[in-house]
Amino acid sequence: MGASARLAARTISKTDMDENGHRYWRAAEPKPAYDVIVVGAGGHGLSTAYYLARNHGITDVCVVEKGWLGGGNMARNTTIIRSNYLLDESAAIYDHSLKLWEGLEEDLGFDLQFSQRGVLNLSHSLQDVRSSIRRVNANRLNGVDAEWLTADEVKEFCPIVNVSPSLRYPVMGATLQRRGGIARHDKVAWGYATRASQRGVDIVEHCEVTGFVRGEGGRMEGLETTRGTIRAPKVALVAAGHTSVLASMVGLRLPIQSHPLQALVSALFEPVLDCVVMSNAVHVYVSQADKGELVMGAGIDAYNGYGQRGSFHVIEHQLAAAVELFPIFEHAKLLRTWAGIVDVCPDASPIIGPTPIDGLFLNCGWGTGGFKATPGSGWAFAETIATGEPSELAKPFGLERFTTGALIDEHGAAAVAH
Ligand code: FAD
Ligand code: PYC
Repeated sequence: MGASARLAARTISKTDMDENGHRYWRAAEPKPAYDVIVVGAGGHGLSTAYYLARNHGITDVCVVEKGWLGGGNMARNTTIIRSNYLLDESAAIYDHSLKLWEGLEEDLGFDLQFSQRGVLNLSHSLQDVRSSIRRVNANRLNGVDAEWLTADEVKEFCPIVNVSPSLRYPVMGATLQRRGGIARHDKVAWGYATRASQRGVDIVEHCEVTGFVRGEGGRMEGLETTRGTIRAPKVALVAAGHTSVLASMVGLRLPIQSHPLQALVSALFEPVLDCVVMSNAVHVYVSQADKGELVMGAGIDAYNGYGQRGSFHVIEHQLAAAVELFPIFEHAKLLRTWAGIVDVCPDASPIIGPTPIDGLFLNCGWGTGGFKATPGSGWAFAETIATGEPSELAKPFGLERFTTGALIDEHGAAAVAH
């Protein structure tokens, strides 16, 4: 179909305009056939589509989304970006991602409010201190910037942290990654969507995948959706907390558990915090948005579930921890709480790669930490889909590691409690 016929087949609404007045479109209806279908218009699905087009010239791509673009975990995360992971395989993909973040505003031509304000990970016990210093050393060996701060240096870097030794869990020091920080998640989603769309990618919202079309030998031939059948020889599942549900439709059982993960924002607060502070041990982390809200998250809800509301007792503990660590927050007012559904693998590392089903690719299991990986994940996954072989960055994260036993056990670097 020629470009003008494709355009005519689509409904363009007035809102489909980026901030520079460039028109782009989300397809109202999918075409019957594409080269690649990406399932999930979250950060990872959209970045995958963008890099398929940008890096590999594959533009006949359809991104199908059951809700609206960027309305899943992408809209619900607390936007912390860092690459200070312990293991070599993780450091490689997360630092590649951070390097992409460092040039992303220029690449996409969008202001993403990317701010490298530094990320502190607090230590509260001798074991915490030892494993954190080990991580600093491992990071440096991998070329990832990392520093160890004593409790006094923590106080100097972030004066509102309570470093009193009489705390229930006293602050004994912290790791600092100065290149870490935050970005504005909705702008990231729209930046990728706009640029992918301008290169020819169709993004179809309110289009839920309900089944798979299989060909000879079981190979992928397309999808059944609430908007009809869409055909493609390659299907890429990037549906965060829901990928295991989709995979089970083709008999693929994934080692993934879905949990709610909660966060909250305060009402506008005076500017008091210019870095990110995280504490795995007391289950709280916080940054302050440019407008002034305190953005805080907790550990995951322990039960499996799909309720995007979360449970009250988790928030209660999170706030108790926050006030203990930051006494000034006693004056903050809670504005809004929510949850997203995160997909956690037993080794707390993602799954990226081909599957035993010809033409079916997976990118999931990013758990509590996939926002920071958005550029790197899309980059590595696009290469994997384009070539049919796992890219160098993706290779260690294949599904087969759960049978070979070559797990990438990143719990040491988990930023929020699993
Ligand atoms: P999503 O945005 O969830 O995209 C998946 C999409 O698939 C959804 O839009 C969904 O509607 C769609 N989908 C599902 N089923 C179907 C179907 N059948 N058909 C069609 N579409 C379907 N990470 C960090 O690095 N830093 C953080 O600070 C951070 N904080 C977090 C805080 C919270 C409260 C939460 C919930 C997560 C946080 N994360 C963080 C994790 C991060 O948000 C996720 O790992 C990441 O967003 C997952 O990738 P995604 O953006 O593609 O997922
Ligand atoms: O992985 O850095 C992280 C993170 C912070 C909050 C949730 N995940």
